[in-house]
Amino acid sequence: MKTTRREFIKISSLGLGGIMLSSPLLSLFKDDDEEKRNDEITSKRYPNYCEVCFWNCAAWVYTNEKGELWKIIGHEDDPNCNGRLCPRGTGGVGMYSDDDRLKKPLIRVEENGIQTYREAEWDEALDLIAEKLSGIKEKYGAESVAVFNHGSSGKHFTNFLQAFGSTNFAGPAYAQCKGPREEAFEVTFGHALHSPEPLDIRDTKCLVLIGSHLGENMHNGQVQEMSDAIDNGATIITVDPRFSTAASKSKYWLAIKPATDLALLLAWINVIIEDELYDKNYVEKYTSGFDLLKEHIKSYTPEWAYGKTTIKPDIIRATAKEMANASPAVIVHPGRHTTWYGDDTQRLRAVAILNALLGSYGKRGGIYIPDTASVYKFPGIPAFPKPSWSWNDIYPEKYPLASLGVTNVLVDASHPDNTSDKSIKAWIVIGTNLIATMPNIARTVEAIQNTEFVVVIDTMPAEITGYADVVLPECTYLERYDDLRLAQGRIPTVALRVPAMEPRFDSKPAWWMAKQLANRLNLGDYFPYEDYSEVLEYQLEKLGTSLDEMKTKGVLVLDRPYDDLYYKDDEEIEFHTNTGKIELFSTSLAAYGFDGLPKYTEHAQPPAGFFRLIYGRAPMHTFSRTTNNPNLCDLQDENKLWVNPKIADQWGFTADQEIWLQNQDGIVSSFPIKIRITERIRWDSVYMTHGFGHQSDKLTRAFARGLSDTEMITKIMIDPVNGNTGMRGNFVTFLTEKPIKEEVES
Ligand code: MGD
Ligand code: SF4
Repeated sequence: MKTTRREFIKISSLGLGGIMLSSPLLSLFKDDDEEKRNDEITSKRYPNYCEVCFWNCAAWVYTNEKGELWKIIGHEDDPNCNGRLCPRGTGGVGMYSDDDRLKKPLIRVEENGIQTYREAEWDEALDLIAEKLSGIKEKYGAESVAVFNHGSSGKHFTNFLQAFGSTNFAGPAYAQCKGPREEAFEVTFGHALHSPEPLDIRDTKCLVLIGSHLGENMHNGQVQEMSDAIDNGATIITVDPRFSTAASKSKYWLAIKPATDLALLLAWINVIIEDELYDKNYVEKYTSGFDLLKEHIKSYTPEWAYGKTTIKPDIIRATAKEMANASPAVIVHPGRHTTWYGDDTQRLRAVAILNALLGSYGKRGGIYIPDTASVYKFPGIPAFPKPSWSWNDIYPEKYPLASLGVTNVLVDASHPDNTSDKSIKAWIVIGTNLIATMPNIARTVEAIQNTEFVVVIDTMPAEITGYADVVLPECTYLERYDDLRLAQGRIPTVALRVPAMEPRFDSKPAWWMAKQLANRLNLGDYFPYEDYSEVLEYQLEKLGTSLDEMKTKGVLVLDRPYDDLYYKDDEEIEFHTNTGKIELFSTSLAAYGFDGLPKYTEHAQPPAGFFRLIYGRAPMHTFSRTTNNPNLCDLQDENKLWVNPKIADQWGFTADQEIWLQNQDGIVSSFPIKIRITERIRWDSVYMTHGFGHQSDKLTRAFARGLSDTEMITKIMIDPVNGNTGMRGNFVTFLTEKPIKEEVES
């Protein structure tokens, strides 16, 4: 194999089925009441909020009489979980107990021409990072250092970066996930949705899920509310090429031809306008651009959409009527992982427009107006210096409506083919496994090879750690303080995280690492505390409570100061858009030369012998972060490839047969995947869950189990509005024999 400057080190060289589709949605949650009844008097409990996914449910962490970690249960006062954690949250104990965890700081060294890591003490590792970062700052400017972050602890390093003089930070939660819907709602309603999405599912009469597989995509509170809505007789309409768990609960399952969702959305808009099913009062009072929309939508008839989507015109009409009958208690769900085909902001604009026409925004059973708690900044922290450039200056002509850092822009600015005079020379990566997360792995690796220094802060020997110059082991969320969780919701709440356990091995919290590094770089003023509990103490006192009190309460439920959860009938509202109205025609998009109204774009369909690769979530796992978790592995330890029986028959496949995949660019999967033959997937597509097929053999349970969807995603369709990476235009074919990979001479 050809060696590169920064060889991927499998940290091993250190010397060191999921739920049945027919299950009731709520059976996935643990009965915590039963657990509570069994609590032993000798146990202790500590408040925390779950870090297994970004729903961040508040929880109680219990230790037993020996002080060992015992169990985690949902916090009874938390609206994100209502006292119940999902299986992943309960399995969070496995993040603590996993013996594969990173144990000590590691420094890349070369021994006898072979790159490896050696263990180091914290002082040595931090001194080295400080020295390298200062050198890079001196040579290229502070702005040439970037942070890639995801999860609660990333904040400590984005603060560090800003103190250092750079604002080049970005997380995959934007450009590989929610970006399109955030920008679409921002330009339409003047407000992005944020997380948890303010959807009034519990009171809705009609929920439309278009590419959103609630139930498998286990966002706790939302799944619970959907279950309640179903019990209350709400109509569920699911649009998915796959018969998902949600589809099995739906009155209508629309098995759409992939890549044509925008055609369906436009046809729904057409029916709702042409048949005068929209909320006339609401549209007249609150929206602008209706006449332009009406004219624009004329040709997008259900008959036209049938040719694109394979969904019959009478079904398109019937489902549009269902929505209108429920109006305003109807939600066209905006989804979460929305980066599909590169025209995603326009697709999500169509979603936003539909919600507006149905009058659901600001209404009970539709989209409510959320409230969020705020806290005081710890006193004495100086203002951050102003950098001379930021991520949005790298390619100023591109992505004008990106409101957050774009990960792939930072990758491009690190890559040898970067055309900008601004470039990134060092990476600090915290809480994100970029190799499993960013599409086009080869490009990410090329960018890494072209940087001068890479630090990775993780809890696990994930793939990204193998590309670092220095690896820092972070302790898990069960072993550290972190910022208060200030989740938006119907009522503002504050949740506290305190350590229930001492950090295992030689791991440390990120706040401590950031402070230690800052001290070494004369930036200590930005971290004016000895322990992070001082920050929490200060902020909680300002909220009228204290750290001690919150240790016994866990969650603070605040009053909503105004009665403004929903708009009142005929209330005057000024929206934060250019026109002060809900913009059916977007003046912001038009001002930047984009379509002010969504237009249908044709996307390539798979060539003969190939199938569109679609991917999603498993209820037991979150991305690649949980697939080595000992508890969650027991529930699901590999992914399978869903193949339609017609195709299985053509290829002569049998159930559980192992095959390899090859994509349209000739990329062959590193590992095989077992086949699941099922009518629940269209014949032109295959499906797998994301997060499997790990390459790092130090992840002893997850290594080579299943197949990585990311490995197959080499074609990226960039959304010109915000630079987000459309990932669903990749096609795969099947290899029934183990492929022989060409060895390249080193
Ligand atoms: P993970 O792959 O789970 O998700 O992308 P990522 O955030 O990169 O990697 C998380 C990393 O954080 C792991 O290495 C884990 O060990 C580490 N970690 C966990 N807890 C801690 C902690 O407390 N501290 C530190 N320092 N590290 C921790 C998610 C992103 O992926 C998102 S949001 C979406 S929606 C996209 N989904 C997606 C997909 O479905 N398919 C494909 N192919 N790519 C995708 N990319 C995106
Ligand atoms: Fe944790 Fe599940 Fe809540 Fe996510 S939904 S924060 S994994 S309990």
